[in-house]
Amino acid sequence: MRRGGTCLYNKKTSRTLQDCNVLIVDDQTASRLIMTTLLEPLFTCHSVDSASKAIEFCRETPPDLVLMDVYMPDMDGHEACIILSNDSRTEDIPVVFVTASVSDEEQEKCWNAGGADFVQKPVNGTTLINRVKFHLSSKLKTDLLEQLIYTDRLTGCFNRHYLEEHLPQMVKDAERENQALSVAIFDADLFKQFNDHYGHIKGDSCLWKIAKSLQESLLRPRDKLIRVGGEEFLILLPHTSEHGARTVCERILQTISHQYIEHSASPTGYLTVSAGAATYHPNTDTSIDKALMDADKCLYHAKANGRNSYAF
Ligand code: GH3
Ligand code: MG
Ligand code: MG
Ligand code: MG
Repeated sequence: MRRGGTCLYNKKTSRTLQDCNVLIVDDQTASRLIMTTLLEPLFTCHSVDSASKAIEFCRETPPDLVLMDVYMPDMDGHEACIILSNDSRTEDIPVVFVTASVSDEEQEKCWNAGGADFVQKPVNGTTLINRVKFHLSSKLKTDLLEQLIYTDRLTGCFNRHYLEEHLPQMVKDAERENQALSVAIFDADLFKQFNDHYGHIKGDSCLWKIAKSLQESLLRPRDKLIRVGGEEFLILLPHTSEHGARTVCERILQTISHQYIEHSASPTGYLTVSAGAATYHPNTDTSIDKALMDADKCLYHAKANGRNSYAF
């Protein structure tokens, strides 16, 4: 949930170069130390001594840039770069190779692996700093653009455009890994009456609180929250069976009702949500579209059954 300040409409989100994280990957302690000393005053630096540690680091906490040595005992930098470029969790991280050999053949390998640039060893401090600054600036612009395209301004969660662009890949991942993908649609109960009674500003603030509760209830980085309509939110839960999805739905309903947001027209006196959920099992004769339609039908049942509940 991205939100700065205390005002509902104060959400200046852009990051600066000082907020950026750089990962230095080199098996030589001296090389890591030189680069860290040069860059640490300007950015937050992390360093690891092997390609496999770099991949693990990037998957867990994606940095804004990787400075990658080429020759390392466990795996060479090119191979690591190819792995990062082919993983949706790490594909957007620019990799700058830092290498002693800059023959045509070597350069070709760096570009072919998906590298953004390379810097020659022994590193020249000014060159390194300015190359890093250049790539981080362009990464920040790309990130901001993605944020503007893919997120909803009011709640900070993903929007419908994100869903359309990313759902096909999530389905492909589920098929490749042969793992269930669960979906659940949440809809605020009697929200028209909330707006009518408390006004649209309070309504907006309430939607922001709902989104926050939803986001905080999603515990895995691969879970996604999307605002699909005015007071409707979709959650996508990869690697999650019906049993797991039920647990998430229960947790969310409870978190939201325990926020005790006053709602005079609600039978409980507080704001509640209803949900409909379904599970897509890949490599069967069903589809993600069918799961989404089923979830929508279930939402209708939850509403018909008195709201403040979910149906599967
Ligand atoms: P139900 O329990 O059956 O879902 O009833 P409901 O009143 O929530 O459903 P309905 O679809 O009739 O009304 C949804 C309301 O959500 C209509 C609109 O006032 C409100 N809404 C939609 N988008 C926004 C928004 O961005 N801000 C605010 N404040 N209200 C919104
Ligand atoms: Mg080396
Ligand atoms: Mg609705
Ligand atoms: Mg509603």
